[in-house]
Amino acid sequence: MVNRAFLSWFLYLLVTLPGAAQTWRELPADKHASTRTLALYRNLKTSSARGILFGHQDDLAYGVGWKYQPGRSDIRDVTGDYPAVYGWELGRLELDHPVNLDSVPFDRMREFIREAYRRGGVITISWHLNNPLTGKTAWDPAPGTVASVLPGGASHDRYCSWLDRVAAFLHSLRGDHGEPIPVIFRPFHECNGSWFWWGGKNCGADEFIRLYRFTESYLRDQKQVHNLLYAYNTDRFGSREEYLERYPGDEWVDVIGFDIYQRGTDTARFRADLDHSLGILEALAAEKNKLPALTEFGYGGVPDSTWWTGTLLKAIAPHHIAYALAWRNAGSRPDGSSEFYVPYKGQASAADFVLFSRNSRMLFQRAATGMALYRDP
Ligand code: BMA
Repeated sequence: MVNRAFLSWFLYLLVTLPGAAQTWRELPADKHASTRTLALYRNLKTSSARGILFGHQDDLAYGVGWKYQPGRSDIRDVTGDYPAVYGWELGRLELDHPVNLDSVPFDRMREFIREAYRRGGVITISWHLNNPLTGKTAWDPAPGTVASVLPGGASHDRYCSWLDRVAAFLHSLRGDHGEPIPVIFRPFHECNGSWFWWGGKNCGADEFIRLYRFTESYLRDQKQVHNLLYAYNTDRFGSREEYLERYPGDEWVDVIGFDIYQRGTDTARFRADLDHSLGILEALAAEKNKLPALTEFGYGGVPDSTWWTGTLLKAIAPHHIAYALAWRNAGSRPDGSSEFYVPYKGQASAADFVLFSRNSRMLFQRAATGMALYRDP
């Protein structure tokens, strides 16, 4: 009897231990990631079974018709809850400017990040850095820029000094006990498009990969920044091969994602494209053991009053992705045009967004708080 009990216990251990050890050993690209960064990484690996964390860029800083009103958020105005993921942007930090390219002061951004982290929200950061060769914007595709940034290139030292500033900001993100706040860092986004100096036909795939790897090892190994999960992300793409063309490698990446916007009224086409790309992304994530995410999306001005439940939800809900981040509600511009991607109170798609937010697959702040994403699983 004893022997049989022992045998079945032994067999049980044999079957379950490798799996448990696997989960325990699983580390992100930064093998020295801080405790909470590691916890976030591991929790996001399983959270997609429950649902998709909904995110919004610059959510706490401004919305349509308002700026810097403490506690305010267009998403909260409409649904009663904050998003679960908060996107922020570092462009111009490299120049030591006090405000980013969208006029958000970095001091305020740090406080917004602390506020969201305190309630269990997830932080992701993008970086529309200027062109280090010409000093113009991220959208200046001067030939040879990436080569000039790599070690030995004419802009290399300048680029390193920019990374020093980014590292200092990332180091300054601290919780109430001085612990580093985990961040999903998403540099060189939309890298298969040719609108940024680091993308598409403006550099070779090998150069791009060297740029990504150099940046990551500089921040991590040189500057000892250990609160980052690294995201690789393209713009919309058609095939697995296209997606992977500039992929820096499994050991360099934690989150894989892509950006996609609906332009024009062909909703069926958008939904089909999104569904198709998500299918490829999901398969890659399973194969490579990465976190899949819709790193940016939107339908500018959301003119379709049922877009959230009629189009977006139908495309994303069947997929297992960690999060989906809507782009910023910039509001009106001096020229009379406006830019926003989530509804504000009274906007045409607001009622539908409420329905969308109540779908059991969609997770907002209250759900994220309950999931304790920074606690060791
Ligand atoms: C773009 C637009 C711009 C903005 C930039 C960086 O997609 O929203 O207005 O400056 O992102 O955030």
